[in-house]
Amino acid sequence: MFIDKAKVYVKGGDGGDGIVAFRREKYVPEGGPAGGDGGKGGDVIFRVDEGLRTLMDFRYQRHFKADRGVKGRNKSQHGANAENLIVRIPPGTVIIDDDTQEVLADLTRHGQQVVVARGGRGGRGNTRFATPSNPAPELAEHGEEGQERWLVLELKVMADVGLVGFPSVGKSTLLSVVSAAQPKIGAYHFTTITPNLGVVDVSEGRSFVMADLPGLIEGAHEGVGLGHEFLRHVERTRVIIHVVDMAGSEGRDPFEDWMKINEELKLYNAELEKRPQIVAANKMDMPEAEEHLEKFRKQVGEIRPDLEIMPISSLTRQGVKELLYRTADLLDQIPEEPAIEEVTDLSERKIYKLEKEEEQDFVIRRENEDFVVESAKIERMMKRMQLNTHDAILKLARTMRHMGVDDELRKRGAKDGTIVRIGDFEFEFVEGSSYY
Ligand SMILES: Nc1nc2c(ncn2[C@@H]2O[C@H](COP(=O)(O)OP(=O)(O)OP(=O)(O)O)[C@@H](O)[C@H]2O)c(=O)[nH]1
Ligand SMILES: [Mg+2]
Repeated sequence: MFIDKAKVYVKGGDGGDGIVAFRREKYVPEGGPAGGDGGKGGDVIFRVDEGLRTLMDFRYQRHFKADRGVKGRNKSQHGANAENLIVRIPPGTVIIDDDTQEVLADLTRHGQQVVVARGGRGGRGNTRFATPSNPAPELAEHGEEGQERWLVLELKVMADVGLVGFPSVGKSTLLSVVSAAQPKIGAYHFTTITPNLGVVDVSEGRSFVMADLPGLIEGAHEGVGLGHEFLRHVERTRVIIHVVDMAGSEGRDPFEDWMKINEELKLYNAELEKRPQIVAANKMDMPEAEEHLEKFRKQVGEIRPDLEIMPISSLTRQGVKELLYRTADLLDQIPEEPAIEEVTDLSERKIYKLEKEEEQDFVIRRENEDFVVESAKIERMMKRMQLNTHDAILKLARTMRHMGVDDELRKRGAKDGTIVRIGDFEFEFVEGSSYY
C-alpha cells in the first residue's frame, strides 16, 4: 500500500553536563577549577533522498532521537559533541509541526535538508565561572535539553502522470495493465481510497511514474468525497491522463463527465486547467463505445480542438501502448519541475522563532502571605544550573536582582523572612542582604 502521511516524534540530543573539578597538583593543596564543558547534543536532520518514493518506512519507526553530548571531563577537557541523526525522506515531503500546524519545510530536491530538532548546548564546566573574586567556583551547568516535537509528514505524490476521472471509469485497471502495481479493481464506486503508484516502462529505459487516484466527484474541490486529499496529489503531476468511460455505463454521458471533472480541477487550482492532458477514452470494447466516442470528439472539438483523445480498452489492451508512447513523448517536452509554486522558504529562523516569543521577564503573584514569582527565564536558568552548591545559588540570586525581581518584591511588601517561591524552590526574602 502506498502511504502518504505519517506522524513522527523527533528529539535533539541533550547537551552533556558541565562538571565541577579542581586541579590536583603536587604540593598545591587547593588547585584552580578544571571542570570541562559538556558536548553539544546531536541535531535531528531530515534529508531528501531521491531513491525513496514513499513514507512507508515511517510506519515502522516513528521515534527519532539524536544522542546526547558527552559530559565534560576534568583537566578542563570538553566532552565530545554527539553526531547528528540524519533521517532520509522522499522528495516531495511536506513537514508540518503537529502542534502549531505550521509548515516547516517543503523539500523537493535530492540532498535538501532541514534541522527539525536542534540538540542542546553543552553545559559549562566550573573553569568558565572563575572570577577574580571567586577563583575556584563550585558551579557548573547542566546540558541544555534537546528540542522535541511531533511532526506530520505529508508526501505529495511525485508522480509524472496522474490518472483522474469519475469513479469506476477504469483508472485502476489501466494502472494494473501498464505497471507491476496491483491496485484493487471493483465494479463499485470508490474502490480506490488511497493513491497507488506504478512505474511504467515504455522502452529503451524510458519510464515514468503513474499515480492511480481515487475517483473524483462533483464538489471535490470543496472537499466532497475526500476530494482535497486526492486533488493535492494531482497538483504535482506533469501530465494528466483523464480517463473517461465511453461505454456510458450507468447512463452517464462521457462529455458531461469530462466537463465536470475539468471544472473540479480548475476550481481546486486554476493552474490545473493548463496542465497537459490526454483523454483516455476507455472501455472501447463495449458495444456502444464507438458511437459515444464519435459524439464525444465532436463536442470536445468545439471547445478544445487541440485536445488529444486516445481510444483504449484496458480490458483488451487495445490502444494502451499508443497511449503510453504518447505520454512518454509529452513528458520529454515538459521540464522536470512541476509547474506549481513551491513553499520552500525554510530558514531555521522561521522554525525556531516560536521559542523566542516566550521571553517575558517575570510576573509576581501573592498567595496568602507568600509570593510566587513566575518567570520562564529564571525557571530555565534554574533547570540549567546544578543548584546544589552555594556558588550556584549565589549566581541565581544575582541574576534575579539584576532582573529587578528583588525591587519588585520589596515594593509589593516582601519583608525579611517572607516566603518566596519559584518553580519547585522556596526561599526566604532577606532584606538588605550583603550576599550579592
Ligand atoms: N469493459 C471494460 N470494463 C472495464 C475496462 N476498464 C475497467 N473496466 C471495469 O470497470 C470497473 C471499474 O474499474 P476500476 O479500474 O476499479 O475503476 P476506477 O476508475 O479505478 O474506480 P474507482 O477506484 O472507484 O475510482 C471494473 O469492473 C473493471 O473491470 C475496460 O476497458 N473495458
Ligand atoms: Mg480505482
